[in-house]
Amino acid sequence: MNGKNLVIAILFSAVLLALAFSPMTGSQTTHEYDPWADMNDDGKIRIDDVRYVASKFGTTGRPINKTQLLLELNATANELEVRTERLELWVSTLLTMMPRTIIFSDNFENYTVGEFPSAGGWILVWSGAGEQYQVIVDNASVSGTKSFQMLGRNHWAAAAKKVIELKSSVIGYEVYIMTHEYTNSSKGVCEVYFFNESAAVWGVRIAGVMFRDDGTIWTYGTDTETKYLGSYEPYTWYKVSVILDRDTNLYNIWINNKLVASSVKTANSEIIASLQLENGWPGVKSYFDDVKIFEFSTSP
Ligand SMILES: [Ca+2]
Repeated sequence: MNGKNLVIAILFSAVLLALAFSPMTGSQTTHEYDPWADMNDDGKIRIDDVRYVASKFGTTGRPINKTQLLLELNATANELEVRTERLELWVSTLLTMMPRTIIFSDNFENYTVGEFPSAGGWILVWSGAGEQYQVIVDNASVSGTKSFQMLGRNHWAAAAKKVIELKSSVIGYEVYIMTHEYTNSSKGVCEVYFFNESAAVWGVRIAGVMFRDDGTIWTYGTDTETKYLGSYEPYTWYKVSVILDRDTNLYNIWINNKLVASSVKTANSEIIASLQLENGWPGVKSYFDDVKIFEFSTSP
């Protein structure tokens, strides 16, 4: 029994039932086209279709359990979905195992407390709550004793960028992030993303991650698909890792080494000019430590 005949077998009784009941109800409503009832695939449901079904009449045969069949089809679809997820996980794990070249890293240890880390190549893009807040501190750290603190204010974010020069099409970044207690506004507390400052009035953001002011973590960026990535606790460090394929504008995200999203759609990868750390409007302090930017060799 081929697929078409199987469908015909399933729908046969439904077609007859519909015919049997329609004169009784006397319904005048316009029916929607149902491709499953179009037995000869001519785009119309007509008597030809019924004739075609009728031509399949037989006097012997093995009836099928239609409920069982639908359950089996559903189980197969679920199994395929699970396999696809597993495959995505394998591919992303392989990605993390590929040898990478770190093109920039900063543990914020080689600065004086209270200074902006410009000596390491960071540039202040927006001053947020004031330059005095965008500084190296020693009250929070992942590595050593220091990290980079940032604080925005309402309608004026704090942001710092590191200009980069990329050679590879597969690139990534890693940043440890910690925030103070969130205040449950709808805004982002802090964000990290690849950036091009001059391509738009407030810049273009690529392959980003946002910690929102309600304890949730999301994908982030200009023309970037919005996806929920998980939740976070204040005063806790989170390792955020991103790998971006610039040829396809798709990126994978790990939080604390666990893959939380794969093949997220972003845009504008070809114009990446920097990595940016940002603290937004809620006015909730955040800390950054152990920033790494890396590339994967895509040639043998
Ligand atoms: Ca440090």
